[in-house]
Amino acid sequence: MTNYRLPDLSFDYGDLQPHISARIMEVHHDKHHRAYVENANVITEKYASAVEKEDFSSISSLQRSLAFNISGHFLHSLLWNNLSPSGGGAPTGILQQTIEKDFGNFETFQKVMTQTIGQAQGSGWACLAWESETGCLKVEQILNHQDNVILGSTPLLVIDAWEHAYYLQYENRRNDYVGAIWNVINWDDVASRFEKASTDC
Ligand code: MN3
Repeated sequence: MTNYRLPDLSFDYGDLQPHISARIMEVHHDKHHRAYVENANVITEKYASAVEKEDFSSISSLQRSLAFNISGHFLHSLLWNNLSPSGGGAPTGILQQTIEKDFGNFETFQKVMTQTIGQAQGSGWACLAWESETGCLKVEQILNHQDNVILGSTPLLVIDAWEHAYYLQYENRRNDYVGAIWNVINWDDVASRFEKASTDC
């Protein structure tokens, strides 16, 4: 059985400073993300064993745990690729044009993302996703790791709004964290995901 694996970062923990502290990055990647990966592997084995024994008494709770941990692994892997020490600025080209088509302008899109995070009750994410059926970009508010998701859309850019993503540095100032993270968004990565998603359909 193929196991889920914690990916390496393409930069050092301290490289996103001052916007995201080295300690946050270390704890976030090496503790939180690692736990989702390890849990995904453990629960995958339990699930396989339950199916083998035809013991379906806990199938629903195992599926729920798998959804939480595998989605958490997916979101964090995407997040690390969405970030770069040389990031920031604004998207260009077709991604810029499509953001302007669907949101009016880049600043309004940023406000939608910020409000999506600010209005998340408890733990959640803001996600910019491409929906191929309508040819539109959408902002989704993902709760926990997997609730409130619009199926049929492809995530391109995610911002983690769980407290562990910012509290050590920003305490309760979540909007300051969201304001700072724009300085390290890797728009080249988002643009290449957009290009792939929008030409695959
Ligand atoms: Mn997180």
